Amino acid sequence: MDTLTGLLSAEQVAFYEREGYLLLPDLLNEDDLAAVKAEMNAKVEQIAQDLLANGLVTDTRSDSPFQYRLAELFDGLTDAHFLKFGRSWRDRLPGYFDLMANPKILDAVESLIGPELFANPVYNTRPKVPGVAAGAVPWHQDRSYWPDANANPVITVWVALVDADEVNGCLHVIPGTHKTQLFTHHKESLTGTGYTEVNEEFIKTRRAVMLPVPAGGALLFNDRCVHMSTPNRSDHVRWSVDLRYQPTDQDPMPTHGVGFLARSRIFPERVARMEDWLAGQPERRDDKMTGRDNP
Ligand SMILES: O=C(O)CCC(=O)C(=O)O
Repeated sequence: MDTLTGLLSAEQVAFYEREGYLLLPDLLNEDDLAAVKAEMNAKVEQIAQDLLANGLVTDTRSDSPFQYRLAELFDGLTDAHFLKFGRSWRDRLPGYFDLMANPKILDAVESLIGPELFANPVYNTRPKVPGVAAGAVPWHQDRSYWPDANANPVITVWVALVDADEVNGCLHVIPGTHKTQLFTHHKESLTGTGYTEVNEEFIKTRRAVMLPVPAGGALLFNDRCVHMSTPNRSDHVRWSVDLRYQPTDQDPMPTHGVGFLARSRIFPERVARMEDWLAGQPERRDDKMTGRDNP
């Protein structure tokens, strides 16, 4: 880009371009995370009621803090009990839009790929519960999940909801791998969920870095940056959300879900509102703009 816009300094942009990732340790505050946390708490309540109804728990732990409740609920249960609710969640709910459209996130991404931003349909909430094998994600490039999509670059914004560290299973990345092509991956068989895993020969001589992220911090990385996360060996849940963004002239990847126009200087009137996205529309299209009659 000739002109730098957005939140990041020239040094941060240069670091991202060189290494393929960037840590923003204090990007978001409690207010920024409140709406998305409310969605997560509501889902945890549903899960608690389901476990209770099925006789798997006798106490729904309704007074336990966000960080502990799901860990307490699944303590003593099996991976299969947890996986019934999905290894990660992609619910189309207002709290997720609130986070995905957060101007601080968009400002950071704008610095890297410009101001025409599409929120990619692939986003995941990851409640990494201690002892659940699917919490640990093997080395992979995100692009291995969409090898045929003409979307490049896709930037992941990985947001920590609690402090993510070595013990509860933070991310590790291999710097510089974003400059490679897509490596060959296979489906792993350890977790029962079939994550893609890069063939070892491509990474075994490369140096990895561990990246603890404080709550509210974000890790940005390119979809060819090889990364993984370790098991959760703590007593609490490592909560995170990974969001993705790309320039608007790329494949919107509709087979993966509903993305939306998150920011545009060229077509500001088309930027999606929450109600558009909740209705499954990637951009704003109302009667005034389309000229349709409003019966
Ligand atoms: O959150 C994790 O543990 C893994 C995240 C990941 O692999 C991703 O966001 O692509």
